[in-house]
Amino acid sequence: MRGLSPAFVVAAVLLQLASAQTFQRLGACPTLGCIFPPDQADFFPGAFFDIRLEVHAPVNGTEASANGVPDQNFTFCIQQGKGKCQDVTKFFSVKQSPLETWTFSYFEDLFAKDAGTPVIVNVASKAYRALSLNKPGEYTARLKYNGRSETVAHWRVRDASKRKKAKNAILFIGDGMTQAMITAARLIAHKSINGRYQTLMQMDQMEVLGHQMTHSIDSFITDSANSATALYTGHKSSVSALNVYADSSRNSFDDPKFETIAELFRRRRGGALGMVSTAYIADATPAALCSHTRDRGQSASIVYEYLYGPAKLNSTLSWPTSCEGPDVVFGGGAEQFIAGAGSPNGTDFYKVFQSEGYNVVNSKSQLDKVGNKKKTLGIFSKSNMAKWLDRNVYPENLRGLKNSPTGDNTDAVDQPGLKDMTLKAIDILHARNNGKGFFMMSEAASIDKMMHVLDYDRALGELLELDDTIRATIAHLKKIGELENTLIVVTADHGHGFDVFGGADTKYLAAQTDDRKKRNAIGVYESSGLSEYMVAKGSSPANVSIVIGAQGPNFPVQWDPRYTYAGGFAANPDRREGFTVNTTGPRIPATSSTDGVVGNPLDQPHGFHVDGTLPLSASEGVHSLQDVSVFANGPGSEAFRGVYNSIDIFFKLADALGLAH
Ligand SMILES: *[C@@H]1O[C@H](CO)[C@@H](O)[C@H](O)[C@H]1NC(C)=O
Ligand SMILES: *[C@@H]1O[C@H](CO)[C@@H](O)[C@H](O)[C@H]1NC(C)=O
Ligand SMILES: *[C@@H]1O[C@H](CO)[C@@H](O)[C@H](O)[C@H]1NC(C)=O
Ligand SMILES: *[C@@H]1O[C@H](CO)[C@@H](O)[C@H](O)[C@H]1NC(C)=O
Ligand SMILES: *[C@@H]1O[C@H](CO)[C@@H](O)[C@H](O)[C@H]1NC(C)=O
Ligand SMILES: CC(=O)N[C@H]1CO[C@H](CO)[C@@H](O)[C@@H]1O
Repeated sequence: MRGLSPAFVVAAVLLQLASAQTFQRLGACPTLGCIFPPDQADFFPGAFFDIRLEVHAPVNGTEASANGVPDQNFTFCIQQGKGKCQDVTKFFSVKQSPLETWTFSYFEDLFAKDAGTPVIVNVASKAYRALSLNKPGEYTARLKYNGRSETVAHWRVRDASKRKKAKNAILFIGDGMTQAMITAARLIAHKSINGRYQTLMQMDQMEVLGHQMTHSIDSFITDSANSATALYTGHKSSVSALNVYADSSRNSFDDPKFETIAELFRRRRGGALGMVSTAYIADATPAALCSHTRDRGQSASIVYEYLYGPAKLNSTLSWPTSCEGPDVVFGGGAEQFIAGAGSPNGTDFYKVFQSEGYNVVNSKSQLDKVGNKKKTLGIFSKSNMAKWLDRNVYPENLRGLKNSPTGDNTDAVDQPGLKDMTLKAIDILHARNNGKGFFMMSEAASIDKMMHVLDYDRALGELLELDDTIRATIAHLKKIGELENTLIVVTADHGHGFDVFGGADTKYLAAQTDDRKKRNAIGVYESSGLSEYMVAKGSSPANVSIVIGAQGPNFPVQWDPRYTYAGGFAANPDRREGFTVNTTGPRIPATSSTDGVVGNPLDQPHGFHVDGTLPLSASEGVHSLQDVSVFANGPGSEAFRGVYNSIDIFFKLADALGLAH
């Protein structure tokens, strides 16, 4: 007889992990002693971060311990390499921090949630603010609590080049953009003859291609807040968190912070800083450049932090660095600027920006006219900005929204696009950087927003606008003599499960009265045909609207051809889905019947019925498009080759910009 079989050991381990998967007590803290930054954290030399320690004593539930009284006498030490573990106060030469205590609750699983029985947890905690590690190498942090319990965090300070490779860097983010969407956008916007594209996307023509992984610290699906956090700081965090590790305290501004590339760039290089987005400007992707909070929904405070940093929000939480008011802030989101419920302390925040030396513009005409010498705030609508398709092809859709950024209840009909904003931002950053370079983030936010509402056409319009913006940026940098000095990186923060799986004959589809027959209008494989979006139709005056819609190179010539692409968030026949492994062999999701393919009632019998998106001849999902990419050009771009983690984007950018000292 042998001992425990390996299979049994694996099963036991998985069982433990599984119970910790959902409704975790606290992300990145599987034990009752929590260290933030947690195990596996990487650091950029000299970048600021806070430490938060928590000792948990659950009052009840499966982890109940110490009669619900957390150990207040925990100790915390740090060692460099194989050196001695020194108390945190000695290691960083800081004062002992006061003890904090609080109570929180959570549900252990869905049964507990249904039953309304939360676990109550008492916490003892300390925080040490604004520390930094300068010397590259391995560090070990040890939290000792409850007598013999210990939580160990392995930290690494990465090596960073002393040499500055790039004077400027521009980071383009296609929010939610996947390779499948880029491929679909190319399909509708670039003409192909006998299998050869006559023109390409600008992204297709970048010098370097890489892939990055977007998962967050405690969940494999990320949101835009913690994915942007990873891209800008090198630290993974939790959903909704901006540049902090999520602790268990109620205050969403006291969580342990870490420095962003924008703050680091300001502090170490003193260069010019730009923030451009087609979203409301307090939205997660722009917010993550300059703001620190566990709750991305704190829009007023987020905008306040753009000017003043987190230290002025709460002086007890010392934080020595900030964006110092970016030189350029362009986007939507007038709700945070018009005096009222959404603005910081109800003030007219346009005026506050003006008092800090900003030009303020509220339309494309004003943007075109404003000078380049001063810092500039451009807010062009309430909420998110208009979509490319509506601005350019269906402009009547901009009417009736009463979303003027001035708050006068007129319509914001004179909005710039991402390209207008980005090129103007470059001019201002170029004029203002005093030879110290600039860093800009420019976000095509509504690729994501339109994918969320399954409006694929608008999403692809946004993606094509991003591509057009990158193309124009390269040309513009060349014109002003900065192309050779500028690292350009294009990536996404996460994907959406969108793909194209065929073509659709919309005329045939509309002519069918039966839902099942309608699906036969979808053509797969050899029946998918070719893209009709680049074929101009109707040149008579009667069809002038179609001609107006023509956007020439790099955009579709028409958006409503008879033969459209068939896309969706999944491609499947009618079937059942119960999300469990089929233990008896490969699944057979659908079978043929006299009425065409139907879902197989024997497959996943406990699951629910899913309506298919494929023609009635297809009994399985079909091949499709999909990927997640990083494109780069210019000095330092070689580092972006290969497959890596989202946090590596920060380290590669900071390295290229020479921010290590
Ligand atoms: C914590 O330490 C203090 C002072 O050393 C001591 O008085 C107290 O009893 C300790 N508490 C626990 C729970 O060990
Ligand atoms: C834990 O105690 C609280 C307070 O008494 C109670 O409401 C809750 O249902 C308890 N939870 C469990 C899992 O027993
Ligand atoms: C409101 O104003 C106070 C100072 O008067 C400031 O400390 C605080 O951060 C402000 N809050 C916001 C959200 O602007
Ligand atoms: C500032 O932070 C401290 C420490 O976390 C907290 O006790 C206090 O309530 C905060 N103040 C405000 C106004 O949020
Ligand atoms: C104009 O386009 C519409 C829609 O495609 C079509 O039905 C109509 O026949 C066209 N008219 C002319 C005069 O070409
Ligand atoms: C055909 C269709 O789906 N039309 C919708 C377009 O979007 C508007 C605004 O959301 C809806 O009201 C329409 O029903």
